[in-house]
Amino acid sequence: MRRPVRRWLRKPDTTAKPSLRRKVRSLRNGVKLLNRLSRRDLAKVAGSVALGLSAPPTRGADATAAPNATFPSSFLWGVATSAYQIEGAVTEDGRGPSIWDRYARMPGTIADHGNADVACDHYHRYKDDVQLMKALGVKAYRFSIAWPRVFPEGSGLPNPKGLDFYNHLLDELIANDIEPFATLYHWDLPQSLQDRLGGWASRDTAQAFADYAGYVAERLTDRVKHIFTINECSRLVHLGHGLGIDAPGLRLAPQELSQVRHHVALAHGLAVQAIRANGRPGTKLGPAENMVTCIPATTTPENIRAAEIATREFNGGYLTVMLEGEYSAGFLAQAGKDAPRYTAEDLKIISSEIDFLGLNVYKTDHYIIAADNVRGFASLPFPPSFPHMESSWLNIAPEAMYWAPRHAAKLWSLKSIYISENGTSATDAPAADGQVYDTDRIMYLRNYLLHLQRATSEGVPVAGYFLWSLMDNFEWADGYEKRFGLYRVDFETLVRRPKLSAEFYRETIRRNAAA
Ligand code: PNW
Repeated sequence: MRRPVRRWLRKPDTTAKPSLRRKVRSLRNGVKLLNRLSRRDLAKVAGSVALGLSAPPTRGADATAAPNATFPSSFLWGVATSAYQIEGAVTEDGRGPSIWDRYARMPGTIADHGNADVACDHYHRYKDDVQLMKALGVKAYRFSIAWPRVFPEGSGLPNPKGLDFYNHLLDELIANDIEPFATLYHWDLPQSLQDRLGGWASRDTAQAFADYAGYVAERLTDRVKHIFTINECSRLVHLGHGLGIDAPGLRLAPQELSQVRHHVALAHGLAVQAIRANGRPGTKLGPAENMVTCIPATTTPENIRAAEIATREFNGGYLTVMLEGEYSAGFLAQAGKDAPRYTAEDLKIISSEIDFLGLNVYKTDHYIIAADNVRGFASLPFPPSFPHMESSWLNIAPEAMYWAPRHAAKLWSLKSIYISENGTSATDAPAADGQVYDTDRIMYLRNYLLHLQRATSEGVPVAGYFLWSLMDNFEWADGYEKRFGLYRVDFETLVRRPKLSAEFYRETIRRNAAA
């Protein structure tokens, strides 16, 4: 049986003004038409509207975007990728091998036994990929520079052909009005530094990174105005050198791991100084960190304060030392005899002044309550029913997008924050018509963005947002099994196709509001 769509429209409202009556009549006619349509027809209409195929052009104000729910007018919408995950062409134009090339070839490391020899073949298709960005309407693109393209051995002789790729990419972006944000290190350490120096276990690797940073800054800051130093120090340290499930696949003893952590933080600080010394004045820089995110379980003033204290403590090895110039007492007590060895000068370098903080926000790490203990807080266990997306680690906590920048801005008096990554994997099975209707990704993004808008409306200084990722790519140890893109990549043909979420993001950017 077909039910009338809106019963309340059936009764004529005799008290209404003539113009209103006319509107009600025409609405009623519309409803009659809808009632005559079969379910199948309705599904078709809904589908085509969703894809924007036959939707009538919207005129005037958008009914769904309340006037006060927009982002600041200068808000920078972007997408993000990283070199190793998309470029391919790993032996072309003099690129040296990286620790990920080596690691991906070790048996049992990558879920689908894949590697990034070809990945998305972005190295050859970058011009088309810039057009994909343009179709979304993004104003900024965060990409990473492959250190082993620029210095195939990590240090010593540079390879100008390697840098040329980025010169061409920058020109293409700028010609298309897309602002480049470059990351200097997204985990692709030149293998030679691992072999010759022991990689991040050596202080010399931190110095080599600074030399590379200075070299790049000198040559690219005529066009790149924003540089991220290192992507997610904490992940490369813990997963790469503690758990051994990222390159270089090491499981170091706790003190050695502490030292690796210290060298990575030091590399960030040395790079900040090298960029300032060699780049154009006015170049803005900062790290891109996956800050340990602490959400107050309920928003009592005590729990909010406890979540701030927890944020400072849990980020003791990275953000706290970078922004305060000291390892916190809690961090050192926790590390005990395994604390890193360092000098006062090291701490000064690590805390060299930055211009912005990049935050990669995907999930939450802790729900925090105030507690009567030495630390002043407790972390609640996650109930087994806590929801997650396609990747099991990716729990769904939209409010992380509010609390992460709010805590950071408050704790460290920050003036500028970028959400350097946010996005999700989803099953993304193409429908019979070949399209990917990734309504789960849209649900995830919409809710995170609503919380980001909540933050900006309260004055949290978030200047922009980079969605991870432009297209499906090599998802590290998950190989090609987990897809994070707005564009689906067929890894046989390398053809890119927009998912429904691409339309969602384009509309979000157009409205400057979580659409
Ligand atoms: C980030 N977590 O990794 C990386 O920067 C990207 O290269 C990666 O493709 C993307 O997020 C998706 O995984 C993360 O457990 C991996 O919180 C794990 C976590 C965070 C970030």
